Order: sequence, then structure tokens, then C-alpha cells
Amino acid sequence: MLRYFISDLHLQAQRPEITAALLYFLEQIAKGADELYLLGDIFEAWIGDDYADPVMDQISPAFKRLAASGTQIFFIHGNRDFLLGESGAAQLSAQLLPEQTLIELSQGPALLMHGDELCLDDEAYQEFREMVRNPLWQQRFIQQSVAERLAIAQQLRQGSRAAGAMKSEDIMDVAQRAVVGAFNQSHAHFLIHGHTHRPARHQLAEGERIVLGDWGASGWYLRADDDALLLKEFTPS
Ligand code: LP5
Ligand code: MN
Repeated sequence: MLRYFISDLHLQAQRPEITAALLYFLEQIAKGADELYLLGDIFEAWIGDDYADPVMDQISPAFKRLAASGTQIFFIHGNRDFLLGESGAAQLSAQLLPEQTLIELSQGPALLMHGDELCLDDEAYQEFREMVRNPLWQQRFIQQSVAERLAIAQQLRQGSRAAGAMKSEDIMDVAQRAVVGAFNQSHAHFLIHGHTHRPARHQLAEGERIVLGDWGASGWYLRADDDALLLKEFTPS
């Protein structure tokens, strides 16, 4: 069984090099895999499936080809693309998975998530998260025009950047108690997530926490086959 895991691409029209890195990854690296997991923040800001995001049109055919060649594709929401619904997922030929999903690797059970839920010390963010993950709030947001939604998303980004500049590095990282809690509740041997943009493999008493990296002109993936797990940065050639 060959699986790949990626997250935090933050695809956007203004950063064509990220789209290029994704197309390279899908065609040259992930091709032939049994499963591909998209662990959130694939898009910089997803404002609803009814908005035709130009980046989606560029990547959709490559996902379709990958799926047609036999790779199963899965999507877990991030804090930037939690509004991606069934039709958005269909454009990625992907199946939506619950926020926290347990899968069985050859090396043992692995808990998958985006990772923002682990940042418990970032209380302002957790409050914000509760607000925007509320279905009622989302319904009201979706009812606004595309222009209004794009403007709000931009305001939220500015607000988030300003808030981030005031926060310590520690606060924006995962809280150890959340990590330990996730291992204990799931009985997983691996925790695989993104969000923090701090790619690393952490060996803990509870298990191994593998953090995916964010993309730019180069990208990051975790590759899992029956023999080993490999966290790797690549640059399209
Ligand atoms: O995203 P990232 O990694 O930079 O920062 C996150 C947290 N911030 C967010 C907010 C997003 O960046 C905003 C973009 C959303 C696009 C989605 C579009 C659809 C929205 C639809 C809503 C239904 O997730 C950041 C964390 C950081 O990770 C590390 O974990 O710290 O959290 C914050 O910055 C939250 C702030 O602390 C509090 C909220 C500030 C919001 C200000 C709003 C002002 C304007 C309101 C206009 C309506
Ligand atoms: Mn994120």
C-alpha cells in the first residue's frame, strides 16, 4: 500500500508557482499511489463551492486523471478551506473525511487532522474557530455575494496577520496536552497533521507526531509504504 499526505499549499491565483508544484507532484510523484490524503489549507481561502475559483479549474483535471488511474483521494478541512463541500470535493475527485480520521498504516494506526484544533493555547483563535465553524454563521456567510465574501475573507486574513504579529511562537504551536490527549483518545501510534508550518518528526512517549510542511516553489509530502515513512521536501525539476 502506497500513500501520500500533503497539506498547507495555500493555492491562490497570485502564486502560480504553488499550482505548478502541485501539478508536478500529482503527475510525477503521487502517480501510481493507492491513496492521497489532502490534510487542509489546500486553498488560501475557500469562500464556498458556488464561487468558481480559477485555481480549481487549473488543478481539477490533474486530480481527475490521478483518480482515474486508480488513486483514491481524500480531503480533510483546514482553517482556510473548511467551506469546501461535496461539489468542491468532487472537483478534486476527493472524498471528504471527518476532521479527525483514524487510518491503519502498515506501521500502525495513524490519526489524521489539519492540526489547528491542537493549538489550544491560542485562545483567540479557538474562539474565532468556534464562531466560523458554526453552521448558522456559515449559512449567513454563504448567502452573501461573492464580492462581499471575498472582501470578508480578505479582512479576516488581515485581522489574522495582525493578531499573529502579537502572538508568541509558542502560542501558535500545538499544545502538548492536546497532542497527548489526541494520542490517548485515539490509541494511534502516529499523529499526522499540518497547519503550524513546522515540518518535523517528533518522537514522543505516546507515539510519533509527524508535521507536514507548507508549500511555495517547493513542496512537502509524507510518503508511507509498507516499509517506511518518509517526510520529504521536493522541488519540481
Ligand atoms: O491562517 P493562518 O495560518 O495565517 O492563521 C491561523 C489563524 N487564523 C485563521 C483566520 C484565517 O487566516 C482567515 C482566512 C479565512 C479564509 C476562509 C474564508 C471563509 C471564511 C468563512 C467564514 C464562515 O484561521 C490564527 C492562528 C494561526 O492560524 C496559528 O494557529 O493564530 O488565528 C487568528 O489569527 C484569530 C485571531 O486571533 C482572532 C480573529 C481575528 C479576526 C479579525 C476579524 C476582523 C474582520 C472581520 C470582518 C467580518
Ligand atoms: Mn492551517
